[in-house]
Amino acid sequence: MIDKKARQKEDPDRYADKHLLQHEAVCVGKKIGIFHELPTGYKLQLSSWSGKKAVSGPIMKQPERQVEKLSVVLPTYNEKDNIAPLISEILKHVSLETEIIVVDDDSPDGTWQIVENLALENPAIKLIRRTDQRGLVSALNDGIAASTGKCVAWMDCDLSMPPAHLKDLIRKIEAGHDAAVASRFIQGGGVEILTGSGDTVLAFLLSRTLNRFIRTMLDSSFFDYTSGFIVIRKQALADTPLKGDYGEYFIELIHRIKKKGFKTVEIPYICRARKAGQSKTGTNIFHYLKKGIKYIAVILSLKIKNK
Ligand SMILES: Nc1nc2c(ncn2[C@@H]2O[C@H](COP(=O)(O)OP(=O)(O)O)[C@@H](O)[C@H]2O)c(=O)[nH]1
Ligand SMILES: [Mg+2]
Repeated sequence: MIDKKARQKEDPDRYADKHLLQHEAVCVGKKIGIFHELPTGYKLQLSSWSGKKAVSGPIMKQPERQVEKLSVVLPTYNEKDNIAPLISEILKHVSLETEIIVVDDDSPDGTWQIVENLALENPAIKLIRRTDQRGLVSALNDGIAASTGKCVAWMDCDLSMPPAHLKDLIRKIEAGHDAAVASRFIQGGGVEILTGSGDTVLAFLLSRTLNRFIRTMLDSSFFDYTSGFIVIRKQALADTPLKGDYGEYFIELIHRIKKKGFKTVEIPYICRARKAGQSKTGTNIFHYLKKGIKYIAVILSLKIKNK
């Protein structure tokens, strides 16, 4: 292990930029281990949920690559109470040039009208209102196709994914990663559970189990295959549209870019509970299982093809 002082001397700027992090993880009140991140790579040590397994990444210094413009794609369906505060939070937290592309499927609650008004006041906000098409993945693809930045981000618009993390995700891209993902399942990450929200607990447990399964089937060095909160260089997307109908597209995306040798990294975040509007994934076990079948089909097909 390199001595802390020697590292500081060797690279004072990066060190000052708090690239040495240590997270004491709490995941719904339960300690799951310690995540160490070093300026020269990463070390992840799990204490409870993966049988005290340590996974180490390559120890190499990444080149700094400036992100000049970020395009944030926001897919919305009935998010009228969430979209304006979300956009304002994003603009508050991202200091570099930012364009916001909201792709709304003609939401009956009038989300698109709110965005249309915001766009009149701020040219950085763009609205794609789709009246003939519906679906999360096609909305993301349309937003990405319309984006002009070399780097694109996307996230849920239910205020569950704090925009403050965009800064850290961008920093990871500038440090040399091709994709930076906010993760619920690494040390320091988790899901906010409110009292009386049985469906959130169920969704969290199913999601955690699914992700453990994906890790055993695909690449165990990645933890949140269903995150949906990402900053990625367009180069890594390689003009290939995201595939699928719903959250399973993320599994395929991560698998694909890792196989192609692009550098991925996860940072921890706590997924907040939705306070307004309704989850489009579902609110009961039948909804989750219906969506889950498609996820399993994608995992098995990636495993069989192994490409
Ligand atoms: N444009 C568009 N956005 C969608 C659609 N379905 C879901 N979304 C958006 O996708 C994001 C994820 O949905 P969400 O309800 O938060 O799913 P959950 O996090 O699994 O409960 C939110 O921003 C939704 O508004 C759709 O059919 N079209
Ligand atoms: Mg959500």
